[in-house]
Order: sequence, then structure tokens, then C-alpha cells
Amino acid sequence: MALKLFSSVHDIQDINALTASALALKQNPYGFQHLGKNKTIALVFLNPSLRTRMSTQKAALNLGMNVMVLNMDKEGWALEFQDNVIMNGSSVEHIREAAAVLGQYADIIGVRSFPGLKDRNEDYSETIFNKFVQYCGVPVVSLESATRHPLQSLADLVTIQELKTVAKPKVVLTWAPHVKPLPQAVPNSFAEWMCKADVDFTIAHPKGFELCEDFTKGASITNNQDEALANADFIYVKNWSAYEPYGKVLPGNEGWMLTHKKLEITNQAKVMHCLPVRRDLELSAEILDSSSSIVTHQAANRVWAAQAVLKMMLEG
Ligand code: AN0
Ligand code: CP
Repeated sequence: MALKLFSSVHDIQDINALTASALALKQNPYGFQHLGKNKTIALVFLNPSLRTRMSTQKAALNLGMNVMVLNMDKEGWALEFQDNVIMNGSSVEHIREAAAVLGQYADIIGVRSFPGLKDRNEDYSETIFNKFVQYCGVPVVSLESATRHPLQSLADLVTIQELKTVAKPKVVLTWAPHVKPLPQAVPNSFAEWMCKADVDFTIAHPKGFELCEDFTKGASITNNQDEALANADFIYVKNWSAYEPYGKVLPGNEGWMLTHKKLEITNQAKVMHCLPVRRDLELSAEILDSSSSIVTHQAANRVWAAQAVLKMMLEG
């Protein structure tokens, strides 16, 4: 059966097979163009993007698909997501009509919808993403929703599988400082995938930045960054705002920025970040400009991750 929804690791039965498929597509990008012939994907962005937009577009083109992009936040009508409201305010059309119409034009829809970071229940129930799924009537792929970024996490796993030098590498997700409140989607999702992968997984964060436990079952969690970094093979750097109090940037913790000095106790760790990254705030420029950084390689693998998922959706 073809894949109908890609919103989390739970939509995939065999993550190792999917990772192997992505790496095989990297060797043979154009071998499945027949699958996408006369098929169209619509990529709908409610928020900005560089990598997700370009890599998913490239993946679809490699599979022979037609691609349409809608920057809903800038070019679309303001959407209403609430039911049973009289629409006499600023929203112009309801998600029920908008999604249903998009489904008429596309065989697959991709949706990016960030969290508001105000109402935790609303964000964690994925109201916006789920309404697209509910009303569009075609398969949907998440381009990062309120609580997860599965295409990113798959590319991250592909990168680790590809570059690991030991059978079961030590992978550390370490919190980084930032000036703005960022979603928990990338760390939630990375944790969820790593807990299912054949790796030794540790999360390090300052007190107060605990992630929702639903995503971290099976991970070692510590507030001591040095302890986590010891003998690490891969270090994944990412900021996130607090889960409790929800969406807040807690003061202090500037010392959590990853620097070259901190790498000394690692197993010549390769440093990852989903990007965009703020230099010398989240991660030192010295690391980003060194051979320890694999962030560009990681971003390049977004194409093969997206292509493996779209291929599963196109296969009957
Ligand atoms: C977003 C986030 O942290 O979820 C997107 C990352 C892929 N990052 C920013 O908003 C800077
Ligand atoms: N990593 C990532 O998803 O980047 P964009 O926000 O630029 O798509």
C-alpha cells in the first residue's frame, strides 16, 4: 500500500529500509521518473523556508513530478481554522474550502505550519496540519508542523548512517542559546527518530528545557553538557524554547554554545545542525568553518530523504 501520510516516524514501518532507499536514490536519482509522470505536488508554506522548499522541489522533479509552490502566508488568502464562526473578521476563506480546492489540483500536498508557541494544547494537537490532512483528500507530507519535522529527521538519520565509523554511534542532541523562542519540532522529531534508530542517544539541555516526554522515551537525558559530549560521534546542536512555561526563552545558559574547545572530549565528533543557524550564538563560526561541521552535507541529504518519502507515496 502506498504511503498516505508522512507526519512522524510512526507513519513508517521500517526506518532502516527508508534510510537505505534514500541512500540508493542518492546513487540513482533519476531511476524512478515514471512514478511521477503527470503527477503534481503542491507545496504549501505558512512560514518561511530555504532547505525544505528547495530540497522537496528537487526531490519531486527527480521523480518526474510537476511542482507548484504556494507561499500561503504571503500570497494566499488569510485562512480561518475555527469551525462555527461567523467570518466577519480578517480571515478570508476557511481551511475546509482552501484545502479541498488544493486537493483538486495536486496528487500530493506538502504543508509547513509552525506552532504559535502561545497555546500548548493547540500546538500539540496539530490543529492546522491535521485540518489540511482532513479536508484536502490527497496524501500529505509534513514540511514541519507544530511539533515535528520528519523530513529533517529522516535526512539526519540518513546522514548518520552514511558517515558513521562505528556500528552503533553515540549521538548527542545538545540545546543551544538563541534570542528568539523557537519551536520544539526539530528536537522532538530528532529524538523520536533517534530513539528508534540503532544509536546510543543522549539529550543535554539546561534545567527548564525538558522536552515533552512523549518524544524522548529511551533517551539518556542530562543537564551536564560535558558529560553528554564525552566520546560523542555525532553532536546535533539545536535551540528550542521551553515546554513549561510554554514557548518561553529562559535567561542565562549562554555558556551552552558549542565551541571547538568542547569537542576535545568527543570521539572527533561530527557536528550537525538543521539550519538556519545563528553563528557565534548557537554554534561557533570556528566549528561551522571547520571540517568537524557536516551541516552542508546534512542539508544536501534533505533531497534524498524527501525523494524516498515521495517515492513511497507514488508507489501503488
Ligand atoms: C525553525 C525551527 O527551529 O523550527 C526551522 C528550522 C528548520 N527555525 C527557526 O525558526 C530559526
Ligand atoms: N532545515 C530546514 O527545514 O530549513 P528551512 O527552514 O530553510 O526549510
